[in-house]
Amino acid sequence: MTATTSAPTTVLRTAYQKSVAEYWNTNQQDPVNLRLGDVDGLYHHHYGIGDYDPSVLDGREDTRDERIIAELHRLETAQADLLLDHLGPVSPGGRLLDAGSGRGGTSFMAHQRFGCQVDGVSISEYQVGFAGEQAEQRGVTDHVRFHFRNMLDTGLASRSRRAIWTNETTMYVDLFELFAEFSRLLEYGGRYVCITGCSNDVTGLRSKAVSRIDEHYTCNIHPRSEYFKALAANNLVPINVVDLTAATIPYWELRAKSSVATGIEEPFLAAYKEGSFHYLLIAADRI
Ligand code: GPP
Ligand code: MG
Repeated sequence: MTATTSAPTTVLRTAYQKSVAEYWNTNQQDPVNLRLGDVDGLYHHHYGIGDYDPSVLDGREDTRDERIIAELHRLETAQADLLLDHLGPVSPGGRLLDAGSGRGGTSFMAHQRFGCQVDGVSISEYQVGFAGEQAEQRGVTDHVRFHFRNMLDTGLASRSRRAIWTNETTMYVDLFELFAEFSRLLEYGGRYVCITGCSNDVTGLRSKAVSRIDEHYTCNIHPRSEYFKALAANNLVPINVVDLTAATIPYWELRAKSSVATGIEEPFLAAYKEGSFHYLLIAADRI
């Protein structure tokens, strides 16, 4: 069985998708992502979890910012490690999909951990190019490949995936369409893992802080309930739901004290602390 089919002819179908691609194609010199990635060559596009070491704030002033950046990067890598912990066993022959693969950080970590094949898809040609260059530098192009494709219509073969993940990318798409595609791609018993920020149905409709996050990233944060409706509608059965909200707050507090703060730190902290927003990991099996 081949793992890939021909690329769909139109990757960007809607005006909205074009505007999202434009954001990620032009937002290239973002120090919050490049300076963290430069620490060890793993470039992430997601946030961090776990307590930070408060000693990074003390000591020599001239190297303080460097220490903070290394610590933020460590917390982001810890987030990706937690996501991979939830994929379950993956053999070297397994094929994985990183849906919305950014600059490739989580894909490379998955390959390092499992020795398996990973395909990443992104609607940003810039990101696909960046991640592809990283794969070459790492000498893993035979295992880790990045494609300019839409995660709603990947062109990958049906039932070809042992596992799929989305690391903070689901706020850009309709969840019913996305999970229909994942349901098609996963083998029976295959695992889907999602880390996302979602709004809290219990506090009601979108809060001001959540609206500011949407505006900042050109995204549409979904309510928590939408995830479970869309999973259930597509034969994806949750096995684990982990509320990571408390675990991500230290990351945002440290980021707010760094030179690479972007201004979005306060809305994240406000939304998490007021309870209108959660940082959630969901793992589900394809039946
Ligand atoms: C970006 O990470 C993540 C998103 C755009 C999705 C929004 C996530 C939510 C949980 C709502 P990034 O690393 O590119 O962002 P930044 O540049 O701010 O670090
Ligand atoms: Mg970032």
